[in-house]
Amino acid sequence: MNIQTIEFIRPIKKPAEPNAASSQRWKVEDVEVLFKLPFADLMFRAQQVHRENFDPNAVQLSTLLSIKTGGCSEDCGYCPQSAFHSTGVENRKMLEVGEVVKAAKAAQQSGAGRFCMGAAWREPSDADMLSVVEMVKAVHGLGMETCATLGMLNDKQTSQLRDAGLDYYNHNLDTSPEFYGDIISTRDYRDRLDTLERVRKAGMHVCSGGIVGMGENLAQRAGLIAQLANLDPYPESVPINNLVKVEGTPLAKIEDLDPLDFVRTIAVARITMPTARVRLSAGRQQMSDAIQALCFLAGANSIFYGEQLLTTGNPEVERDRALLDKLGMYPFAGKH
Ligand code: SAM
Ligand code: DTB
Ligand code: SF4
Repeated sequence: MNIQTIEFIRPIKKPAEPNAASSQRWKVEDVEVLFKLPFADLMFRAQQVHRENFDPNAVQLSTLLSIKTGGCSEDCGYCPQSAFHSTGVENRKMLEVGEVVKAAKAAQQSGAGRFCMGAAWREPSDADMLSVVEMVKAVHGLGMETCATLGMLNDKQTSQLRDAGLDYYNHNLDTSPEFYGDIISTRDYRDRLDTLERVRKAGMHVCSGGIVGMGENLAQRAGLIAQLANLDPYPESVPINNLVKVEGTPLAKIEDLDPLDFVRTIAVARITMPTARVRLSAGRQQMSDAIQALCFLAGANSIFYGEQLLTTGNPEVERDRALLDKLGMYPFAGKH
């Protein structure tokens, strides 16, 4: 397939409604063709799709809080919180509801619209769920959008979270099915897809994306995007993380991804999932303003906002405000 055939792969048109069930299935090789476009052509296509679906200068701001840090029983090769790796991240007990509410209020004060609670669990226990439900209710009560990422969920748990007022559930596919076994051995790809299906069935919005820069090849990177885009419907929110290399994890010494390949990943996500919020997620602290600006141009329209991700750093609020100002961008004020 050559570049000229690209218009036939995805004609540029407005979708009937946001996140209508996608009739199109993406072949991995068609996604690869997008990745291989000349940079300017790719960016132009992504910007066209972006403008058809969003205010191109509005960026959604989410603040993350780790409600349960460290000591995780999974062996995810990228993760500083896995008990399999010696990274110096301590195994702490779950935060109290009051501490979470305090952090959510502070995030709201500094301009975040969504508050995302993350836990280093394979899956939550019944006792964990009692506390999480209280946290979600309280944050929802502040008028913020709520998001949680707690690992695998069963049907009872998705109903509990929905009833508590959870708007989004984050559960990443992380990489392509072919590369997955090189990164994680303690649960499989099907487990992740099952959790996403349960979240969808319960009526919550799906937030699912992955990590690039873990040593995957281009076909595998395209494979991740095809998997996400072929979910029916595709996720409302798609975090694209650039691997944060943490000493003590198996991926600590992996070669850096070319930043322009990260920008390409954002652009391909935008083109294949036109109405999704594409989230420029982990790895921003290591990125120049220029690369972040290119990510926004490629269609990213959501960031993590606040000095901390889960255990690693994120740009300071002042730096982000200055960057958005410099680019003439502003926080998205509405819901979703
Ligand atoms: N334990 C739950 C799970 O794995 O679903 C929720 C928390 S987990 C830390 C959430 C996501 O953070 C992972 O799926 C992964 O995509 C991302 N993540 C973790 N460590 C990362 C790293 N070093 N660099 C980039 N992203 C990372
Ligand atoms: C996502 O895709 N990225 C965020 C959020 N979802 C939970 C997490 C990034 C974690 C980066 C490593 C850390 O801070 O521990
Ligand atoms: Fe545990 Fe989630 Fe980290 Fe995997 S990514 S080790 S499941 S906290």
